[in-house]
Amino acid sequence: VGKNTPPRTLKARTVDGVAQLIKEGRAKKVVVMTGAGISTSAGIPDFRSPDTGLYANLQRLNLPFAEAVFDISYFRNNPLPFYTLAQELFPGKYRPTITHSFINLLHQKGLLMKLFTQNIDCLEREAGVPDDKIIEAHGSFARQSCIECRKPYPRDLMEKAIREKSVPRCLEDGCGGLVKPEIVFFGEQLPSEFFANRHLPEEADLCIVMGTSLSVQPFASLPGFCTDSTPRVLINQEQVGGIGLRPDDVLVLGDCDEGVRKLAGALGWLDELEALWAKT
Ligand code: CNA
Repeated sequence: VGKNTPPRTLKARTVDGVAQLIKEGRAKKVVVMTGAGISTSAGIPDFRSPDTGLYANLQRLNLPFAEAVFDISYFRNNPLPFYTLAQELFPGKYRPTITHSFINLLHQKGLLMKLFTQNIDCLEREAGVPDDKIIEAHGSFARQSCIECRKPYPRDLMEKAIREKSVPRCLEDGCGGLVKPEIVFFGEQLPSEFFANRHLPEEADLCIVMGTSLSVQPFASLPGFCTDSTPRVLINQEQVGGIGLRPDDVLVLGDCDEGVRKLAGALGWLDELEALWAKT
């Protein structure tokens, strides 16, 4: 099986081929998998893009290695770099992109089975995708708790700490542990709902992967759980994760907002999509 093998499920390995599959009602259980690349046009830097990514701009935090800022062992000893960065990533100041609205449109059309996101910016919720359709595989800023006793920490105090770039401590008597937003750090377990839902790609009839380098496990293995006959569409700046190797893989390389507009156009949904996005 190579990139020149003819497709089995699609009529053509193109955006039009994918649109046709949806229009014919042959894709009703769509899984979407996303990463930081769908939020860069909202103004939030991703991790790994050269020059603009966070990892390329962390010199000021004096880290031993870039990932340390999200490493739980490093955080225990030195939480300040994370809190310096948290101010930039904290939800509330960014607007969802048209790519987020496209996921909401899939939901409104009754086609979205599940969205698996690695993002912690909560923009898919802000775009209107309901909670029960979203698996936040790496957690989010929606809750915060003590890393020792797990006691929840008040939201307003967390917002204050992040504004002031200070490090919040657990309020429980005798604990005083470090408090952190419930985003998953390297070295931490993913939320149980990730494991409870990761069989879903196998049941899907279409998979759309957008804005991710697919370099963080176990998330990166999700597209591989789709069956061979399930078309997988990659809308991303670069080819990643072996998508493109199966006969029904479709590559839409470039900016994801542009790719999503192209797909919406082929579906005849473009005006609807733009109107939905305008309301966010
Ligand atoms: P990553 O490793 O930084 O990869 C981003 C991918 O998106 C790369 O392949 C880029 O080429 C691509 N990309 C960037 N901009 C665009 C664009 N406009 N159009 C199309 N493609 C684009 O990020 P991943 O999400 O794969 O890595 C996983 C980490 C990043 C997760 O743990 C996230 O929590 C974390 N992260 C999240 C956010 C956020 O919530 N917005 C921001 C930064 C990092």
